[in-house]
Order: sequence, then C-alpha cells, then structure tokens
Amino acid sequence: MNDPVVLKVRGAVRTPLELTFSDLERVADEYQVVDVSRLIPQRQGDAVLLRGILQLAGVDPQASHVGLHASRDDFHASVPLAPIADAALLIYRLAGKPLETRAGGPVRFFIPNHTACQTSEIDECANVKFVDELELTIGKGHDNRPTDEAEHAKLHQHGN
Ligand SMILES: Nc1nc2c(c(=O)[nH]1)N[C@H]1C(S)=C(S)[C@@H](COP(=O)(O)O)O[C@H]1N2
Ligand SMILES: [Mo]
Repeated sequence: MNDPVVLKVRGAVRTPLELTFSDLERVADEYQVVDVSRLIPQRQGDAVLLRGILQLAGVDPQASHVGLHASRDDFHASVPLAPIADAALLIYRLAGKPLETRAGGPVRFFIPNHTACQTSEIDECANVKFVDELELTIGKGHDNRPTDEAEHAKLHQHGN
C-alpha cells in the first residue's frame, strides 16, 4: 500500500523499471549486500548491486554510461559503466527501513573504488545521494558534478 516508487530505471534498457522499496528487497539474493560496512567500514546499511538492477532491466549491450539522477537537489552524474558495473552499490535500506533522506535516501549510490573528488570520471563526487533515477545511455549523458574547486567547495559548504 504505502510503497511508493523509489527508483526508476530508464534509457538504453529492454524493460524500463519503476521500483518500490519492496521491489528492491525482492531483488535476488545473489545481488543483495547485507551490511555494507563489511566492505566499506565508514558506510552503513544494506544495498543491491548495480548489476542486479541492470540485469532486471536488461541493459542494452551498447550502453556505455549510467546516469545517476537526484531530482531532490538537481545533482547528476554520468559515469562510465564498464569500470563500475561489477562493484557499484545502491544503498537503499538502514535498520530494516527505507533509507531516509538524511542518510542520502531513497537510494545512495556508492562506488567502492572511487578516486578523490575531481580526479577522474569515477570520483567520490559520483557517489550520488538521493538517487531516484538511473538512466542508461549510449555515450555520456547529463552531468553537473562540480568542475572547479570553488564550485566544489560551495557544494560541500551545504553539507553535501
Ligand atoms: N545528490 C547529491 N549527491 C552528492 C552530492 C550532492 O551535492 N548532491 N555531492 C557529492 C560530492 S561532491 C561528494 S564528494 C560526495 C560526498 O559524500 P559524503 O557526504 O557521504 O562524504 O557526495 C556526492 N553526492
Ligand atoms: Mo566531491
């Protein structure tokens, strides 16, 4: 009943998806990562592997990037898929409940092997909070991660 759509999956996929919290919980066990702190000590909660979602949606083999969209604060990153497809996590649950906004919910993207901010396409800034849509694209898509230090510092001042 009270189970709203928390994550849409669109773009270069066979089946676009609109997933609720329960749908995320029902993703096959092989893609569930219970207690991400086992992998990333500073992080808490439970996740699904990005590849579980890509598998459900039937990602187009030509898709080169995944767009991480956070409509809440209009933050967007478009990240090359190949280097992250196996490791990237979508944290969606904390203490058995949907991940709250203050923890980056409904979905917090996390790349375990990210680089420091602004050092590559797969940097810490790509760990997008408040993700509500994944968009698979052929070629790079919309990305408004900060490109200079001043812009980046401004973002962090706001606690992001
Ligand atoms: N939605 C959203 N996600 C975001 C940001 C943001 O401003 N909005 N900032 C990014 C940046 S620049 C960094 S470095 C990391 C910081 O994550 P942390 O606060 O968990 O350390 O979140 C990223 N995710
Ligand atoms: Mo960042």
